[in-house]
Amino acid sequence: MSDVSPIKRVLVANRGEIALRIIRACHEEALEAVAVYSEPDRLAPHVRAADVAVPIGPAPAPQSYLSIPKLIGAARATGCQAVHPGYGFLSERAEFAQAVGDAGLIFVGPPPEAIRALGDKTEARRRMQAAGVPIVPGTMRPVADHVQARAEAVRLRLPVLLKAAAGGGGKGMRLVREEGELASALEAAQSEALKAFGAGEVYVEKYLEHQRHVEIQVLADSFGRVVALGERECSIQRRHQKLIEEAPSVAVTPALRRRMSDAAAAAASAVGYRSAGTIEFLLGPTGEFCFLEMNTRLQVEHPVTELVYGVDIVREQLRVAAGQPLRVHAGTLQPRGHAIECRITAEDPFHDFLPAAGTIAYLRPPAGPGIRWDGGIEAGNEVTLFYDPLIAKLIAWGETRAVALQRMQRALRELVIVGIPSSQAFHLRVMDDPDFQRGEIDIAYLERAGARLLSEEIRSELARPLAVVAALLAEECRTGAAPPPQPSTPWLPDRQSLWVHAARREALRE
Ligand code: MV4
Repeated sequence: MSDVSPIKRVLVANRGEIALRIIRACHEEALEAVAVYSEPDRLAPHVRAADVAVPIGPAPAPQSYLSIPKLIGAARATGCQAVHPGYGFLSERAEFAQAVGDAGLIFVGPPPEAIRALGDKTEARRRMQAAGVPIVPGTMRPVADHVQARAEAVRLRLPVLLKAAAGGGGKGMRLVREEGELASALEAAQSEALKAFGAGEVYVEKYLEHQRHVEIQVLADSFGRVVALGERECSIQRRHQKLIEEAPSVAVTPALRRRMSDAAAAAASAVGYRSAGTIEFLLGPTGEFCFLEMNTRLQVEHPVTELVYGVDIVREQLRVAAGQPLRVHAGTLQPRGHAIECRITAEDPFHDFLPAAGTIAYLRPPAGPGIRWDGGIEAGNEVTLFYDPLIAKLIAWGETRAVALQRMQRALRELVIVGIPSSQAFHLRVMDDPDFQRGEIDIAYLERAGARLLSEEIRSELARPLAVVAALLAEECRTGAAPPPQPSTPWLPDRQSLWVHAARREALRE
C-alpha cells in the first residue's frame, strides 16, 4: 500500500482460516494486522500470525465475534484505521458496516446501503429487474396472505418456492408442489422466517428444476469501475452448505461467461457496489440464467477464482478500501487452467455429516505442485461446536480440469488428520465419481449420488483404513509409547509404512 494510504493497521474481525488469509494479504500490502480471539482460540494460528492480538471474550459468538462494541473497542484500542469482517459472523450486517463507519473506521466491504438493499431479497429483485438482470419469475413484494400466495402460485404454475424476504442461503424456504400444501407451507415459512430473521415476510418464486448453481465474482472500486472475474460452479452442496467448488464451470462457454459477467457487473453497478461481491445465478440445462441473490462479502470459495485469474481478491479489497483503483482490467482478464476446492470439515460423512468436536492430535497438510492449503488450525488446537466446522480449504490448480482433479486426488491422499473425523473420505469418493469427472453435476447431485458415494461397503473399504491410521497416530501422540514406524522420521512416517503398521496392529488386535 502506498505511503499516503489512510490505512496502516487493519482489525481482522474473524477467526480461523479466513482470519489467517486476511492477515497474509495485509502483510503483503505492508499493513499491520490485529487479530481478535475468543477464549478457546487463544492458541489459534491467526492469533500468532497477527502483529497484535486482542482477547474479546468467551466462546459463544454473541459474546465475542458477534459483539459489535467489543470489535470496535478492539480496533480503537489498537489504533486500527480499518476493519475487515471476513465471511459469516458480522460480514453481511449493514448495522456493523454502519457502526464501523460511525466510529471513524473504514469498513473493508461494500457501503451499508448496498448491504441493506441486497439483504432484502424482494428489494434486490426489484433492483435487478430495473437493471435488466434476468430474475426468476415470481412476486416482486412479499405476499399478504395464503389467498394471494395461491393466486400467484397458479399464475406462475406449480411447483413454487416460498422464500423469506429477509432470508438467503436457503433459510426460511418451502417448496410447494401442490395447491393443497400452500396454506400450511406459507405459515411454516413465515414463522420460520420470523424466528430466524425477526421478519416474517415471504414471497413466491417459480421453482426451477435441473439447475446448476453458478456465481460470478465481481470487484468494484470507488471510481465506478466494476470488474467481473468469471464464474464459480458451486452445485455440489448439502443443506445449502457448499462442499466442492470449481472455476471455470464446464457448463459455461466464453459467450455465456460474457453474458453472465455483464449481468453481474450491471447488478453491482445498480446498487452502487464497492469491494468484492458475488452474484448467485441458477443456470439451466439450455444456458438460460436467473439472478438468485447477491452476497455482499468475501466468500469461502474465493481461492478458485484467484487461481484461474491470477488476482488476489483480498489485496484488491484492501486497496479499494484505501481509496485506490483496482489493479485488474476487464479487457485483459482470461481464465487460465482449472481450480477445484474441497472444504475439509470436522464432520463425519458416514454419520449424516454429524459435526465433530475434539483436539487435532496430528495434522499433515498436503503440498506440492498446484496445491494450496488455506487452513487456520493445527495440531494441538481444539475444534469446538461453537463455530463453523471448516478445518481448511484444499485447492488444486491444473492446466486442465483433468490435471486439477488428479492433483486433488493426490493431495487428498497425502492429507492426514488425526484426532477428529473429517470429510476427507467423502471428497476422495466424489473425485473418483464418473459423473463428477464428466462434470455432470447440478444442485441435486448429492441427493442422487450420496448413497452410492457413502455406502456401508465404501465405508469399510475406505474409511476404515483412514480411521485406523488416524486412531493409531492419535494413540501414539497421546502415549508416546508405540515404536516409531521409521526411526528417521518418527512423526512423519510415509503412507505405506503407516498402512503396514496399521495392518499389523489390526492383526495383533484380532
Ligand atoms: C431456487 C431454486 C430453484 N428455483 N429458487 C437455495 C439457496 C438460495 N440461495 C436459493 N436456493 C434455491 N433457490 C428457485 N426459484 C433452488 C435453490 C436451491 C439451491 C440453489 C443453489 C444451490 C443449491 C441449492 C439447493 C437447493 C435449492
